[in-house]
Amino acid sequence: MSVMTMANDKQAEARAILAANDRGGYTVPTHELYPFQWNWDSAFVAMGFATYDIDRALRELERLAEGQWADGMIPHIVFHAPADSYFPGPDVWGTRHRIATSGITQPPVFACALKFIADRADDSFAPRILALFEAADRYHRWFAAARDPDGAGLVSTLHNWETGRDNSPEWDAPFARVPETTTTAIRRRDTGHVDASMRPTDADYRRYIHLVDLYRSLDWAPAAMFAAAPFRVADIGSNAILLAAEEALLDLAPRFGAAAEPDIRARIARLSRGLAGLWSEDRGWYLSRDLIAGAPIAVRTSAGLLPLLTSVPDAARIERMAATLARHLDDVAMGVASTLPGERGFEAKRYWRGPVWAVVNWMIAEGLARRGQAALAGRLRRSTLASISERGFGEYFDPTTGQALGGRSFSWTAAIHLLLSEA
Ligand code: 9WN
Repeated sequence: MSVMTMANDKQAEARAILAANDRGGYTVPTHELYPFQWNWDSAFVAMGFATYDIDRALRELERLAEGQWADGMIPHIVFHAPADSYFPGPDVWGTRHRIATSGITQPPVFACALKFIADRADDSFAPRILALFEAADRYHRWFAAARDPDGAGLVSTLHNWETGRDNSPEWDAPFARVPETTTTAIRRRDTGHVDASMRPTDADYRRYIHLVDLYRSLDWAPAAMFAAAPFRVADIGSNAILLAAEEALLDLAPRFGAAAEPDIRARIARLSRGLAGLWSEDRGWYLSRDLIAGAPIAVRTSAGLLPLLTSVPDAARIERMAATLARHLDDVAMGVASTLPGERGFEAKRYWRGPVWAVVNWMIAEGLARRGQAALAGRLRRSTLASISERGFGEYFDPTTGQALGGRSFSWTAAIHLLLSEA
């Protein structure tokens, strides 16, 4: 079989995964383990669809926006249809939106996906893009108002699940302040689908649910949550992605919302100052910050490279990160490890404590390409594409062996495969 035919077969397989995980205009991350619509998963899936079906790509974002709250928040899960293979379900969240949703958000890749789609869409799609532009703008205004009420330039994350990198070692110390007591019976379903040694621990789950219980008791009111949160961090991933999303929105504004431009620019200026402050000269990397302790979290993660998506890093910082990344890629079977090997808390197989995630790689490569690092971007793109092609569409990969792990036939891995095979 020729190399070309094999590549086409893999693309067909990636499309088949998206089709199989389609539940009617929205895509579940994977069958059973994650049976609902997740926020940032869907943004990547939408870009994957955009490589061959603009209508379906927009539909994915529209279905996600159905979950948008009156205050602008787009929740991390939209429970369009019942399913009992996931915990915690809608009853535990106890939110009041017209469609059941969770009560927290996730990294806002939404506007980045919208720009990606808009750049490929013809004029007939303009009214739909306009509506989604407005949803994205409301979402970003919610971030500024609810999560940076003092205008300090960094948005706060109040639950690990909001970072999308749930059990990263970055959160070990801030999360230790969260009590393990819950008023909800914990019925984990994840470990029925995936090996427990690769998932967050039971103690992690007690704390995740403690936070849900607390915020539910506050009726999910943003100001009360912000004031009461025992876990409050400036996640380097969420802040970098939000700034990249604001820059994407600004790019779309002349066509879809010129009136929003001054506000977007003001938010960009604030966030740029905040993000610049997360650089560590000592570690040569961008770091998350514990906002309760008022101190940087000295763990280098793959998310620390996401400021490359924005115009914040200067040439010297870009060079320093690129050199470290190139050495890391030399050292492992597959990079970029979610926590760099050698950092405190690294575990090769446990979820966000070491495994490689294709979506993060795609964003890093995108950032490198935007910041004059085309060769390194190309290297990362090729190695990620080759790993998925050889090892399969797993949820994530062991950096030391390259083995695909976690859920199978994973939507966002399929989407990234489609994006990378296009380049
Ligand atoms: C909680 C769906 C999601 C991803 C997250 C990933 C995982 C959920 C969980 O799965 O989180 O949101 O139950 O573990 O950490 O990034 O969006 O794929």
